[in-house]
Amino acid sequence: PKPNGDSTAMLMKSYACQRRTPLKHHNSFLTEALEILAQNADYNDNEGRSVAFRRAASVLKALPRRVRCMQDLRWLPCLGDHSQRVIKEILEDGSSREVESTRQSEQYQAMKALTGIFGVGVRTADRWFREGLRSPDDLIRTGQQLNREQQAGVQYYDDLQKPVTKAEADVISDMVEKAVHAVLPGAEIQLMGGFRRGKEVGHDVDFLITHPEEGKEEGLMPKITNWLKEQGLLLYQKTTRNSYLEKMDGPARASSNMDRFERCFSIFKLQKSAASCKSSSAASAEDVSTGRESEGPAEHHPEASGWRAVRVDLVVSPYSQFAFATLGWTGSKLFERELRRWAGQEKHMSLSSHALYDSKQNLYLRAKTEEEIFAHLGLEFIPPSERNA
Ligand code: DCP
Ligand code: MG
Repeated sequence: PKPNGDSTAMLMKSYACQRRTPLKHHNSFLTEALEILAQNADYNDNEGRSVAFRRAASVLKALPRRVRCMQDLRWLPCLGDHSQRVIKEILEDGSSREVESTRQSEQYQAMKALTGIFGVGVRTADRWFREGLRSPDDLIRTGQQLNREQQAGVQYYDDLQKPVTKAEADVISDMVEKAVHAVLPGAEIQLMGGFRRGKEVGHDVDFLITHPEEGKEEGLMPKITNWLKEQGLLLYQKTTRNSYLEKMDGPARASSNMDRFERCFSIFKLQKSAASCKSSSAASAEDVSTGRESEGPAEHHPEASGWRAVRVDLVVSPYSQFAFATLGWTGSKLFERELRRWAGQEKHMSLSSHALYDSKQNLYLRAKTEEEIFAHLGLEFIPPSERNA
């Protein structure tokens, strides 16, 4: 008979969507290191390497106890040679030289600072890095050409770097709910992304909006953003139209993981109310109580003003696609990726945030709930709080 540790390892399923991954786990000392290497691989446009490190980290997140020695890893899936080397070094020496030198490297730090700007992806950041730029300040100093999104990203950089708390997300939820119900009574709003998975902080707040009468949701986004603008609650927004057409986009486009919903990338102006500034300084609380008006955004000094900027993503889904949109927008990113890989490789199906297509039967599988989608995929239902892969 195998000892206990081994039997857990032997039962570890190889797709993240087959496993339960809680938010809090026992191996952050290893997963954080592996995720630095994954991040660095992303910065070098090496997707395969990045996914390999992320899958390895994810397996360790699903373990019921702390890894003590390499023996504990026997039978575990998804641990490649490179990941094992890194883990071994950390177990033996307390840290990995490769991870530490990556963390300290000029390229890693600059790419982190530059891709941390809203509207800046790896390609742009890499071009800037090769031109000698290292930080948002360098962009301003050298007068780089920035698009509207990036300008907002630089302008609100300090605020957008600060994690959004659940309390702040709840205040934003109330604002979004008010806006949506003002322009379309009966619409339904759901908090998505990391907060739906139980995270206490996030880099943004994600919402999915729908209406039980199909069609009512059409053209909804501009109405919502106009309402928010009139209230002075929006610092920036860019809306993209819904471009999804079932017959054309469903199976043919399954390889693309970008969905095609009507979507708004925005930056909200959040007043530091009593609920959201429990932990902030007395000075900023004072600003609120004296009703002092905030300065113009060009001079926005986060610590001194009575408000902060928060990234918010709004997505509108037709009711018939709502279950797919919910599943697709809950994450984590690796969990989503693994769901699509499972669907394709194991079930000959293609899953998107709009639909599930069965290539063997040549038909779309309908679903009203996430549970039904897991069932179509032959997977045990995993609740959002255990999708932290
Ligand atoms: N998503 C995805 N693929 C993308 C973008 C988003 O699968 N390219 C899905 C999964 C994410 C959700 O949308 O969980 C929201 O994206 P975020 O980037 O906001 O990720 P999280 O909300 O999970 O994390 P954070 O706390 O950093 O916001
Ligand atoms: Mg999010």
